[in-house]
Amino acid sequence: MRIILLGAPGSGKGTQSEAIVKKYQVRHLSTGDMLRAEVAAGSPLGRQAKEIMEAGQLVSDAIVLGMIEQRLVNNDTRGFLLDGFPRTLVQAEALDALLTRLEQPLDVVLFFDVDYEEIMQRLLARNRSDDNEETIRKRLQVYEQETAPLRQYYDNKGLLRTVKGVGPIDEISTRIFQILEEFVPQTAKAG
Ligand code: B4P
Repeated sequence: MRIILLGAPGSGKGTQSEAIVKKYQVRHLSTGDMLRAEVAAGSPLGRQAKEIMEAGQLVSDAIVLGMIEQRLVNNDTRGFLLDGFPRTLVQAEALDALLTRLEQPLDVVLFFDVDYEEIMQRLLARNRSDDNEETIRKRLQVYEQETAPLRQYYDNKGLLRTVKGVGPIDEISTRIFQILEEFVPQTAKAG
């Protein structure tokens, strides 16, 4: 399966990725995790990304695309789960071109529907270095401008499915699995 998780910061993409990967063994590709790993390693890219992330801004499309492209080109047959990518129209269009070239069409884009008040509460409770109130507001603003238009983009392609992202984590996972069952390859079901 080839899946994208789309949603505001703190809407639960990372949280639900764990459940999806456990059930379907798809390859998890989180640009947020990749960037945090670079920051932790203190690499030149990480030093550049740290300030941007802590300001609630998006890292440049070129950097993120480079990280993703490298991994998708080397992808195996398990399929993939893109978590937090694409986040801009430029990223979405570049992904389309890449997947066309690799002959790996997307199956579904899951949009996590969570209101901003709930998101603020969740992220303030988490305490990550980019989770203070000012940064969260900035991230939500950037999300609204840059990422929210991707809902329409994928809806126009007939790929968008909306998941209510509020409530107990396992109930949200169950809602997601109900949608994903439609896309499990027949060979995997038989096995
Ligand atoms: P990400 O790592 O993608 O993080 P996120 O959007 O903040 O979180 P996510 O939606 O995964 O929420 P989570 O499950 O953790 O991005 C971080 C930064 O990296 C970005 O701001 C940007 O600077 C940069 N970046 C990443 N990708 C980029 C790209 N493509 N282009 C440019 N820049 C990029 O959940 C959040 C909290 O809620 C957790 O504490 C969790 O326990 C809790 N939670 C989850 N589900 C819940 C539920 N149902 N009920 C209650 N709490 C819940």
